[in-house]
Amino acid sequence: MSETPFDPSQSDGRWQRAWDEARVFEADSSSDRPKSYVLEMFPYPSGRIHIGHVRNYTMGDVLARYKAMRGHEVLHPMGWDAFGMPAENAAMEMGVHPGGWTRDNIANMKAQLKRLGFALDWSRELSTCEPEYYGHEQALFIDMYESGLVYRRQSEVNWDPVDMTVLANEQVIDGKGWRSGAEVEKRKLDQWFFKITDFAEDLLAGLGELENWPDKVKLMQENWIGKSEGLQFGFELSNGEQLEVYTTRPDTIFGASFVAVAADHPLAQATSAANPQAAEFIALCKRGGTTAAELETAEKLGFETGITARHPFTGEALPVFIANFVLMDYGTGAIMAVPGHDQRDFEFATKYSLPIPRVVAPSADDAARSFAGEAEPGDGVIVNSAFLDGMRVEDAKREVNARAEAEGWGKGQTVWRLRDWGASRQRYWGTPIPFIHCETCGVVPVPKDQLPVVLPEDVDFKTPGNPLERHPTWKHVDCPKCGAAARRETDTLDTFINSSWYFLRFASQPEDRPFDSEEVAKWLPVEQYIGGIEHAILHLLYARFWTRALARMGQLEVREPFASLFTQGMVTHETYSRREGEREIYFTPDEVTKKGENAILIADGEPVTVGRVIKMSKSKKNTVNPDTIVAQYGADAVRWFMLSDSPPERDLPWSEAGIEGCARFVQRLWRMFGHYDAAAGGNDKDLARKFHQTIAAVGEDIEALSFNKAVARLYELTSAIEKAEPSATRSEAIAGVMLLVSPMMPHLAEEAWAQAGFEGLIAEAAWPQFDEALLVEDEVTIAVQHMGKLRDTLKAPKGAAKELLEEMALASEKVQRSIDGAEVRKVIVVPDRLVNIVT
Ligand code: OVQ
Repeated sequence: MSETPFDPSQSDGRWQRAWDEARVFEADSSSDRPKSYVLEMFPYPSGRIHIGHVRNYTMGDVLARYKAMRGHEVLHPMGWDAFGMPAENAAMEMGVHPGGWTRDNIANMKAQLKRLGFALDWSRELSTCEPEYYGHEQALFIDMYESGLVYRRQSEVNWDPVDMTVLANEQVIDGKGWRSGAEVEKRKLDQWFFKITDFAEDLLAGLGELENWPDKVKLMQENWIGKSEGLQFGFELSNGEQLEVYTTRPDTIFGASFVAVAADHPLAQATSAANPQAAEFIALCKRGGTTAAELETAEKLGFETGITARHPFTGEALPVFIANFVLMDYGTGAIMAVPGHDQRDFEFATKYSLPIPRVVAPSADDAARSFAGEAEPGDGVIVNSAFLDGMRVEDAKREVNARAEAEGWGKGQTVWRLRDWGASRQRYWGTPIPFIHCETCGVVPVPKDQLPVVLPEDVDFKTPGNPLERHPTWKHVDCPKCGAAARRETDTLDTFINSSWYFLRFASQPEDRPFDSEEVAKWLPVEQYIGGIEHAILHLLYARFWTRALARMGQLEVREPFASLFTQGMVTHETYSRREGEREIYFTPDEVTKKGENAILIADGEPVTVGRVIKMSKSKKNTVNPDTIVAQYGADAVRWFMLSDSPPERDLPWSEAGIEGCARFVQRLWRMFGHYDAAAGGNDKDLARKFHQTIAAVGEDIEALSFNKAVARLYELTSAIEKAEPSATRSEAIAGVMLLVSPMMPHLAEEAWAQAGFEGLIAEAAWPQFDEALLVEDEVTIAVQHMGKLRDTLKAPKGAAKELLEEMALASEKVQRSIDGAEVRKVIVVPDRLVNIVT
């Protein structure tokens, strides 16, 4: 029995090397075991692993290790989502090459992941910035082009006139370029698009089958796809023209108080040609952001054209505005505005003092009710609407559409919010788009035997703009068709394309093609995908789209890539700060000491303000560094902390006391493991029951990803073992705990397993079996009645004799009080259930 404490600094590395050498975590696709593909969202190699990664990857690791112990062949891979702006920003700010910066980060982060003991199949590691990966992506892109799923068209971009570069939406802050501070302009450029709208109906319908996805994620995707069934109709304008508008709420047509068109609507253009003020307003609209989110929050602005539109039912003349919140590419670029029942219309009407009629109310009696400062977009009864009054919203929609169609001025119409996916980026650090522009042949794909189109290494980031565009030779090539001098495409692909198929490449990595569909079929769909909620919409939708697109092209059989999805919560911590003039200066947890509720800055001994517990972030300095805590407490304590206390979908507050408690528990288990004695004899029935119940429950908890529950049960079992006398049962339970904690604390478990003299690695051992018979309680609850009325309940051994139950019932104080001295005439006993006393 070992008296020395468990020393992670010795043990962790030793077992990590042992797993590597034995290649324990390499997935064998030819195995005939049932297959499990466990995947966590692969990281951006942005510098160092942060605690959010640790939580994410610990959860996946526990599941992967557990599945392997249950006899599954597990694929649990890891790689790097390595392209994107951060590398290019580093290049511009620090003068390093994006490739060198990225590869250094990968080396560091890989070492960090290894120190946490994750059961990853590193033989399948991939990095999206290497030609071995992106070359295959180029081939798939060409396939999609040839299948009509990729096309080119003109589209607007944010143009920074000082840096002479296209900016991503996130790089436009308050209408200005994030680096130059210059007013951003809209420019039309030829860009590449994916025809994701072709799959809108299918992507929406598919959500219905994703039983093991969180409802909130499905709802977000549903809203993003945004199917709406509405009415398209024409207004007669005062200038004699017709204006086509689209509405999702024909039921509210009597509540329309104005009409609005997008800044680039032909009517707006015509107005601006004749009116310089209108032209000025349109220019102002173009400077603002164009994303739906930006339009939602931006101040609603309009310009009154002086034209009016005739209401199709009432004949009323409604003013027509040019408005910044109307989008040209949704519907017809023109709307009937119903301020009472649409929030954007409400804000606009409030600003320009337009009427806000109520046409939907909770009940018919509320027709005159006023609005509480915001629109009421919900369901209700139609009011103030002539022939629609008293109808429910859905019925009124049908009625208006029917009349419009019968009278010939409108038509029912389905409109989607989903737009085609703009895939081009005018940046260096991304997959080069494998096309060549030829003056005679047009757009020509690079022949597949010339792939990959590799990024040039010798680029400079000192001059603004796209380095591929400026490179002296890279873009000059001959046309593959006619041989004439031609120009290479200098746009690269959005990084979301890299993450739209990486899970396929993990499953199958032939050299000569992107993947082998039969190999992929062995692993896909991913059994459990785990990642942050920030990817609820785009990444998950794009991955679903790619999978469907490849299936349509005959390259895949699976249509939904991720059978189950889990979105984990954040790791949070309080902040420490001081106000200095206008600014709040933040300090790291290392820079302060806590005295009860108060905190003191170590450097000057003066107090700092302790702020709320919020998401860890670099800017608030409330992070903990995974390296530091792993070095201080060992990988197992950190892993255990990530799983304890909070349900995995909730926020997890980091605390010093919490991690210390975990480290103490590691040592407590270690001492208990030291009591394993193969020679001990004798049974302990109570402990056996507790042990077998725990095996069953912990297994269920891990499968349900309820790690905190599994942790709580393991604490309980540990206490029970500590209290038990030595016995064969106790030794069996101690060895059992080694197995049960091994997915969570793999290093400690290996060390104990070896010390106890067991053969082989615990990582390759089987999950303990439980005895079904021991799961059932051997105590039952007996209802005790007096004259048929319940007076007491008792615990009795299962199968107890009638006499014993009668005796116990009569001994009950409550029963005696009820009998109150009367003569007991009869006692009816139903074994294991009930005793009824008749007086
Ligand atoms: N490469 C993409 C990505 O998100 C994924 C692909 C599939 C599109 C962590 C913090 C942040 C935190 C930040 C300091 C302390 C999760 C803490 C992600 C994802 C995965 C990879 C982060 C959740 C948010 N978060 N929590 N704490 N700074 N790559 O490298 O960003 O959602 O599941 O692990 O994250 S990533």
